[in-house]
Amino acid sequence: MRRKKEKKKYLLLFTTFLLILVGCTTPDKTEEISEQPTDEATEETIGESQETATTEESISEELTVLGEKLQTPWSITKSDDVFYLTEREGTIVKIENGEVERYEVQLEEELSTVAEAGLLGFVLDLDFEENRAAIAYYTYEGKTGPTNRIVRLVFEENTWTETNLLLDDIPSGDFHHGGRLALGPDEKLYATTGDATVPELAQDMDSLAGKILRMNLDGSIPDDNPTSDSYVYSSGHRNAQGLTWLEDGTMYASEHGNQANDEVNVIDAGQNYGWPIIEGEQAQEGLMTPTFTSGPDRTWAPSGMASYEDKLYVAGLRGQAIYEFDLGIGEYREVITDYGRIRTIYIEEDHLYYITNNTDGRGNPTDADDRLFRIGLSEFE
Ligand SMILES: [Ca+2]
Repeated sequence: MRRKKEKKKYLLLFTTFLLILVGCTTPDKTEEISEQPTDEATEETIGESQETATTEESISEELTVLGEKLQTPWSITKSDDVFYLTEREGTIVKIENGEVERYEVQLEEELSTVAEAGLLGFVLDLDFEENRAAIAYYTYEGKTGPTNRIVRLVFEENTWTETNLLLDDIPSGDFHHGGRLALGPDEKLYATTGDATVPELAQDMDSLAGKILRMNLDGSIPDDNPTSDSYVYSSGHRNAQGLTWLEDGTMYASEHGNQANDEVNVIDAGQNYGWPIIEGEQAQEGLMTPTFTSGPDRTWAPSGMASYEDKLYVAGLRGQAIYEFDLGIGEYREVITDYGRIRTIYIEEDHLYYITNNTDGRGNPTDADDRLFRIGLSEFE
């Protein structure tokens, strides 16, 4: 107990020191950086990151800032020791040894700027080391309004470029774009889509809205999808933004409820998760009720998620926390607070990585926001 308190005290001191350091040495250049060519922006950030890394070694395994001054980061991927994060306004950040480099993404369509939209989900190709390819999900200004598409990107000459369209015309409205991409243990691509603010679409099996989709990495429909010739893997989702699998292959998704009633569901092929017929704790035959729900009086606003052994970790935007769901005892708790809005989580071996989302227009960013953090999972024991 005392050790925990001591740790907290040091953490507070460290955070204060970091804020002073950042405040003294670096004016707020967020706006400028976004206008500058990548290389100049990189130099600005490298200095800060190195100082950060040096300072942090004194508290070692506890909590480390791996990158800062990120601009509405949305997803985390990692290849060896290199992180690739999408930023919603259409850039991809590479973070290696505390150095932050920002790259342009050349897309075929103009990115949508409506709330919650932009360059969202991102996964590296299975052969990324050889082909420098990835798959991304983004919202663009379509003929009928905001629309989402899933594309293949290739990194060449310091630019990510859209080379192939995998799936187009995923409905989007002014909100609820879905957007999470993940590679399943079956090496298929899974994508969450939102209801595009038209709840009925989540129950329409001919619509790609309000679903979890499953596809081959070339964009074709797998032969073993629950409905033949359909991308739909599960239906009745309002706005799912988190996907993860346990080691035994059990799939989970997190989902934003309508004013509270946020959900964490086990995802089974072909099942209907109820929206808008039921939500939260409600039950009806033929529809799935979540494993965990925030209930009608509480909001997590859950986005990305990851798992470790029999625990799920979910990022909370409005909840401003990381939630740990213990599947063994069926309870959950907050394990990270005090860093503002959290967008997503990545777990590798015994470390958890997370990005904040205080620059997304709904938070109170500090000069250092947004940030990529690393913490040892043993800290939650
Ligand atoms: Ca539901």
